[in-house]
Amino acid sequence: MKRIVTIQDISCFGKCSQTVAMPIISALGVETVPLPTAILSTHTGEFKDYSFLPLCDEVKKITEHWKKQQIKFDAIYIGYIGSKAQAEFLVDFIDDFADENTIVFLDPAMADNGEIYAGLDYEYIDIIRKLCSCADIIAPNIYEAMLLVDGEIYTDYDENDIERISKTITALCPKVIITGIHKDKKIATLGIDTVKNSSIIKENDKFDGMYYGTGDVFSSVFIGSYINGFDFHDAISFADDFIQECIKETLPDKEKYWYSINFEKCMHMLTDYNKKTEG
Ligand code: PXL
Repeated sequence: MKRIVTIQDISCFGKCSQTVAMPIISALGVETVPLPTAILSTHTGEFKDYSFLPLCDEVKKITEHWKKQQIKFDAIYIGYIGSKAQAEFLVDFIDDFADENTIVFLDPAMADNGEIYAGLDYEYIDIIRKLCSCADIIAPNIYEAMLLVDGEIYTDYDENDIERISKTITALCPKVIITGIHKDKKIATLGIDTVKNSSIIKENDKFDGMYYGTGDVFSSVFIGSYINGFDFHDAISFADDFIQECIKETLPDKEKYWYSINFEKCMHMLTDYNKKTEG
């Protein structure tokens, strides 16, 4: 069985980061090891006055113990980190835990819907940019890609911006997935693999309303299926299809958009796939 360490916060309420990654990656038949970077009462979007406990000291103790136990991972999946010190620390974590067979996957979770997440600043973006160059694959949404490439967010982007961003961003990392690209009535995901010199663009229907936490669901499905043998393009398609089904399940609850998508209702898609690969 493959093993993934997922490094991101636990937002107790709001269905994102660890509370999404753990069930999804497990359902794909992959052992999931959480390394919580912080504990929050809720995620930081929409909610006010949330509690936030960074776990910098504890993360160091946990990783020291893992080093002594010689624990290894097939993939290191990094999501929302939330503090500069932790982001700096993860550069060393990758050095310590990744060998030539480990896939380092970074979802640089720091912005959505045209806005940078509460509590993050431009110094944080610089550290995340550094972390991107330690990764094998990164999966920013379009606004995070803008922050990485241009250092700013704009909502009136066009085809030329997408082309320029997708060319420039591969200087940071050889495989890049840009999610949430709005194109008229569609929403697209672009995957660029500079190792194989190939790319994929997957367009899906855009639903009314706004759906929180889709990036975390996408990343979890992508890395869980990729580590289990899907190729880059198939893992992107599978994750995108999963998101579409989850959004359909969420439509009746769409006024609760801040409460992420109802991925729980679609877990059968992951366990069915898992049974097929075993059989
Ligand atoms: O879904 C990304 C995410 C993860 N963790 C925290 C967040 C967010 C998005 O807002 O606030 C704490």
